[in-house]
Amino acid sequence: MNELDSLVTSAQALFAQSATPADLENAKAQFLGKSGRITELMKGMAALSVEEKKSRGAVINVAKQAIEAALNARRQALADAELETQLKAEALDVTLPGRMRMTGGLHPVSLTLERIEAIFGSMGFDVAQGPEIETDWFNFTALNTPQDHPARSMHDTFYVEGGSPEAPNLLRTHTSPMQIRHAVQHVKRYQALMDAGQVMPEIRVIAPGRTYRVDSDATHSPMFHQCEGLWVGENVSFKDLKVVFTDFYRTFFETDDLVLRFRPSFFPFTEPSAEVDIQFASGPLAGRWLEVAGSGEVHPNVIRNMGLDPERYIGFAFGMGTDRLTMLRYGVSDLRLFFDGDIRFLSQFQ
Ligand code: 2NM
Repeated sequence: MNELDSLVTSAQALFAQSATPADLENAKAQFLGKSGRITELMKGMAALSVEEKKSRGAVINVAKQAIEAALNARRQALADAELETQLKAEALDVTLPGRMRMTGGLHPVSLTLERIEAIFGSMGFDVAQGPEIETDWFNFTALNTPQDHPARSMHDTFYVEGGSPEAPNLLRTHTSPMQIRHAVQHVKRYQALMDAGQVMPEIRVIAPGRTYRVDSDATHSPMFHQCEGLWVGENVSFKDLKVVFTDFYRTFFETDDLVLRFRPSFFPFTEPSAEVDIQFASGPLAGRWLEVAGSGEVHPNVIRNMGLDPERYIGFAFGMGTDRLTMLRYGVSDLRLFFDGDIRFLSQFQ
């Protein structure tokens, strides 16, 4: 192999070893740069005759062109490789599943509460909402609960620090305190009207929401939901309670094949009091009496604590557990499923 052929060969080898464009430009300088090998060979022709310059120059030029061709080929190869790497890094797999945006939905118990609000709303009931941390007065005393009543014990009620109207100290055990708050506001609003000898517009309100008791097993959760109701006026009787309840449960369960039973009972805040049972004529629960609510005529002491004269105003009140109502409506057998937060369970109600 002559000198020029081996120069071309070593250029090709050096270019092939250059892994980056910068390496390649350094390699190029060794052959084609100002003091590169080809340039040196050109300079070395100065002493030659015209004839010799012609033939020698032609041979050097062939070698130079071969080196330039190898350089350009390597430049192109490096650029192609770089583009290939970049494309790989930025590649999109258009066959991957898209990022799904899940649609949220209401919790089954919220669906029940909305349903209850709509039905009682159609009967002219307001919806009252308020604090879950309550005072002893609103949760117990105003509701005619004796000082030594077992519900007041720490075994049944969650107490927190404090204990004054400014620092409420218990988690409400029912939503009735909200009924008292609502009634007191209502009476204040119409006091001037009553002072002028007019009749107060009836109090008709439900109080849905979270409640808390020290209780936890398959059928009791320390946090549960309730809806209490109150209707007070000059002539509101147990008969009205029966009509409202019959209407409510038949609408709620979407069947007229449903009967109610009122069983005598006792609550501090009502007298007389009754437990309410319902029975379906057909379906999976047919023939069984199901306890669904407590109710009664509001106790005179409670009417008085609302700011009203019990000789003139009378009415009924009730309380229903809405988690149990949700279980009955959807056929759910374990209460805890509602509060575990498992989306596979909850998404079935959408
Ligand atoms: C029940 C049963 C009977 C009730 C009483 C009142 C209020 F505020 F008027 F005194 N609200 N709810 C009541 C009556 C609740 O739950 C089993």
